[in-house]
Amino acid sequence: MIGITHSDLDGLVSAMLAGIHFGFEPEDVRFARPSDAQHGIIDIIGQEIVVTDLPYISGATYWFDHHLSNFLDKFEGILGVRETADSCAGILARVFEVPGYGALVSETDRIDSLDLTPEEIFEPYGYYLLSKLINEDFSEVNTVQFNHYLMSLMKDKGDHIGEIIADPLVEDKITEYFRMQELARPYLKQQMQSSNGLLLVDLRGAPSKIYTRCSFMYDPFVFDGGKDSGVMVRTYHPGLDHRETRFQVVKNPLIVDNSPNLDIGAFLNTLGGGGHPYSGGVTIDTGETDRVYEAIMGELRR
Ligand SMILES: [Mn+2]
Repeated sequence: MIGITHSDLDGLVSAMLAGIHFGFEPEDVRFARPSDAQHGIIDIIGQEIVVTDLPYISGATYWFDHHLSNFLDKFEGILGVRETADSCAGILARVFEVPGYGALVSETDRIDSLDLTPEEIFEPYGYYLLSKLINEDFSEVNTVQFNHYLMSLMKDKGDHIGEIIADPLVEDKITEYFRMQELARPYLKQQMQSSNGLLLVDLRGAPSKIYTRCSFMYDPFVFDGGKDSGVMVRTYHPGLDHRETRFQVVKNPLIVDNSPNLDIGAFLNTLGGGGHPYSGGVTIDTGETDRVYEAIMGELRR
């Protein structure tokens, strides 16, 4: 049996918990972007598969997810659990009654549902900092290696964040994170534009792939000019070849009562993407950029 999961903190914790229950190791886990799962471009041969924190991947035996926009009637008979929850890890911890990961799971709940403070966005620490070390840049060789390493570490020391953070490999990644953040901030500031409560961040011409990682996703909300914006639309090329363009739409987690009427994931689902009520994304062929951009802006300006 193998796992396929999302390359973020919730994805890693979910696959780790599924592995404890079903009996597979962190090294038996593969990673996919939600759009890869959605567009069916994952090939799996002759293995029993557990999918966590992603859209359903055809052929999988078990599927656990909490992204409401992914729940389609045609998948109703698939084994596993799909329900609205703060995190997928929270569902697995409860259903499988895996003991010993209370803090890890409750922090994953909080981070995946963007229950964040300005202080931690500006200067990440603890489990939130850990979440920043995980990315979807699969063109980099050690992305998968590091994910496996971190999963093993969390499996051993789950609730002892101090010990996880003090691990030498994790420490190296943290140093790199803060170095990248210093480089990314001036660029993010330069590429953001706000008007009428909308914050637009265009990273399509980013000089380095570091800027296209999710790590600095929320930074514009703590910059002057971004603080009062209700929603951010971030545009970037997820691959180095620019064939695809991704829009991420996210409500400002720092504004408590933030326009609850638009379900972002459900709306983006109509454009071929998905996500949560408060955040989501859609990946398209770059040739479709103008059409999809207009559709997004039309909905957000309503
Ligand atoms: Mn999740």
